[in-house]
Amino acid sequence: MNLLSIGGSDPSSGAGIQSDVKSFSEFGAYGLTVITAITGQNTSSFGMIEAVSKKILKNQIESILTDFKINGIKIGMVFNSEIIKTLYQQLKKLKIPIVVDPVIKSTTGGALIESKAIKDFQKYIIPLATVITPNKFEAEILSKSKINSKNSIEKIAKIIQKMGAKNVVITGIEGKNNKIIDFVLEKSTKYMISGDRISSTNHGSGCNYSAAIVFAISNKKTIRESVKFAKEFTQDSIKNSKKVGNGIKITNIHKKDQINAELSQSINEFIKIKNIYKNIPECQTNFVYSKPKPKSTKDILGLSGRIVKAGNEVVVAGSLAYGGSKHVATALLVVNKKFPHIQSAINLKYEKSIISKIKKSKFLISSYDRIKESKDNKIKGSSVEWGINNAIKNLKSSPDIIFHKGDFGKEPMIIIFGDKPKNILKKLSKITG
Ligand code: PXL
Repeated sequence: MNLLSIGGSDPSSGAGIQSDVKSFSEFGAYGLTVITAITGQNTSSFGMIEAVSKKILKNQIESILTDFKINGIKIGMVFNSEIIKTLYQQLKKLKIPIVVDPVIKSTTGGALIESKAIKDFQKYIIPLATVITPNKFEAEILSKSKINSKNSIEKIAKIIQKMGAKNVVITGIEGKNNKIIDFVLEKSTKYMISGDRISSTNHGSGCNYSAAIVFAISNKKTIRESVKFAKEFTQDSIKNSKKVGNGIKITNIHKKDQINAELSQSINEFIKIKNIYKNIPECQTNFVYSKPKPKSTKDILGLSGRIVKAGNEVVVAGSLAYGGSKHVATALLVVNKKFPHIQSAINLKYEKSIISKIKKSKFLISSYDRIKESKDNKIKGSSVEWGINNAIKNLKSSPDIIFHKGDFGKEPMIIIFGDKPKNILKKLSKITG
């Protein structure tokens, strides 16, 4: 995936296009840049700004658009009216998702847009936005209204939406109990997404947020999924912020953990397996990967949604999260207790043909019978633990596959276990197709 960041250069690399390239790279996307202005700044103070000429701005955009297929664009600092109008002319005909981060002031006090250019920003840049991500302060400036008891956040978001942005996300609203809320106004729905406040003055969090949104929407995620993803990513970058210079901390994108990277890759490979839709059960599929020595399902990464059947294809709904899976993660937790090297699992539809293939293979297979489960246990809701424990209690080495044939109202199921997600795919290739 190729993502383009159009914005200002920040030599501290905390914000602006340098920060976006770091974020895009973290997502596994290729980051391209078009510079609108050069700033002189560090973590303590903001120095000069020099906007680039219309000529070189146009030439940068043409150079990129004639060579690369761009999946998504983020617009950050635009500084003056000439840049705004040039961008509009160059971008208006594109059918690519555009995220607009309406940056007005830097944390260190620099004015990132001339006040006389705000009108043109409203007229030309806001209508380009698939999503616009103002913080509370920026939303108030763009709407020329204060958020207070008379003017709700929704009212302010509607004013901005009327200017032409398809979706409006107002970030950083103080909620109760130390929560920070993002308000989302889509075309015909509105909602809030809440997260913990992480108190740290930092440089870069706004850029991280909008960079994450452009990645997610370009990846065909819904607005709600994209906002959740961006919130999590930004919180993480603030938690990990680092004092690199002498002034405020710079948000820090720590490398996506290995567990996440490996599972993401295997899920991407899984959904591309030919005819795999035939192996997806009614209750859909989850694919999980655990940290070493998991204490609970919170240490196990899984999809907050599922891998779901869509006609003859399968698609990923939701995103990866620790604690994202309940059933498959619980099954893995039980197996891992006895066989600690088993850290990954996937559930598939029970098919007699697969079972007979498995029986002919060298895989260690075990099963349990849900009909034998006591009523008390069923009521307690610990069927998975009970079943898996039953299936492994006499095993001397770790199972490759555990299945059960279902019960009244319970779908039969196969779970494949392995040390790593990629080894699960290997096992899978021997028993399907
Ligand atoms: O975070 C907003 C931002 C965007 N772009 C540039 C910046 C800043 C904040 O300092 O310098 C170039």
